[in-house]
Amino acid sequence: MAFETLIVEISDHICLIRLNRPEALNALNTQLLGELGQALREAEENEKVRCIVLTGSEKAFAAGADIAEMSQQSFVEVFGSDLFGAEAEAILRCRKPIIAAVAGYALGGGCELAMMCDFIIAADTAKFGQPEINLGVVAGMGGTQRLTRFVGKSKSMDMHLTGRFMDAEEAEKSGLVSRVVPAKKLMEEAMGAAAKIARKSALTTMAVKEAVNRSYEMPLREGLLFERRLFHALFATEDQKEGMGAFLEKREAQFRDK
Ligand code: DAK
Repeated sequence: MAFETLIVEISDHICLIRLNRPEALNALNTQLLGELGQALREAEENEKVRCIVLTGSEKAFAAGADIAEMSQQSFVEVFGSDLFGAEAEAILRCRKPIIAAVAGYALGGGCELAMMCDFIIAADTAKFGQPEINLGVVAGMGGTQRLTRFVGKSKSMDMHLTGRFMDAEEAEKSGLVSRVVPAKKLMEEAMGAAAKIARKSALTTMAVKEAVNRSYEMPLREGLLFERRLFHALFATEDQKEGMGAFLEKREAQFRDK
């Protein structure tokens, strides 16, 4: 499908999705979030795609939900339509790994979108923030919950209550992002990580996502059992035999997702 607010390219098993509303610093409006959900569904269904990279521009990953679109909406409209509820679900439902490659602003819904991805690689120009307090609202797409789990209560409260931005160095130190690279190297680094993931067994990458995400939702004991059972279950796959066999034969594994 052709998109107006995204640029989607698929090559070498990687689906690169670029948010493309430069006039509004990639602010997330209904159209963009709808198209993003659709692009992710298509990537999920496309057997050639094994990893997804989500990025924005050099200046902004996304500067938040579109304030112009939201400003005049009533409670009845946002509650009645469950504003952005279905769109957020589409991102969370994706079983293929999604890497957020963030340069520039990732604010409000933009920061929340990055946190919904599986991990974040940041350019040294990245700035994260939950400045919704300046607009008289709180975060609405997971910011109070996810940021707190990433960086702890004190820093999360600081970010949400003051609305200040966090630079890439602080984001890495506090566990929000997995790596920081010079801005010029961002896409090379993100695509390199995606290429590495694309060579793994897709069954195993899905299992990793399920297990790590369960750590947010289950008591530790249940999470450990879930992980152990997944580990056991993967012994039913050809990819487990191939992976372990290849190690013993000192060659690179050729996974077939079976
Ligand atoms: N919405 C709409 N337009 C935006 C925008 C935004 N979030 N951010 C920037 N723009 C537009 C600006 O209006 C400007 O447009 P023109 O005036 O040129 O037409 C253009 O992008 C360039 O922005 P600036 O001129 O402001 O650029 P600067 O470099 O001076 O400043 C900035 C960059 C990122 C610091 C500044 O633009 C800024 O503070 N932007 C707003 C950041 C913000 O407050 N973000 C949080 C938005 S609230 C929910 C789910 C999610 C959410 C809510 C509910 N549910 C599931 C219920 C999320 C809420 C939010 O994200």
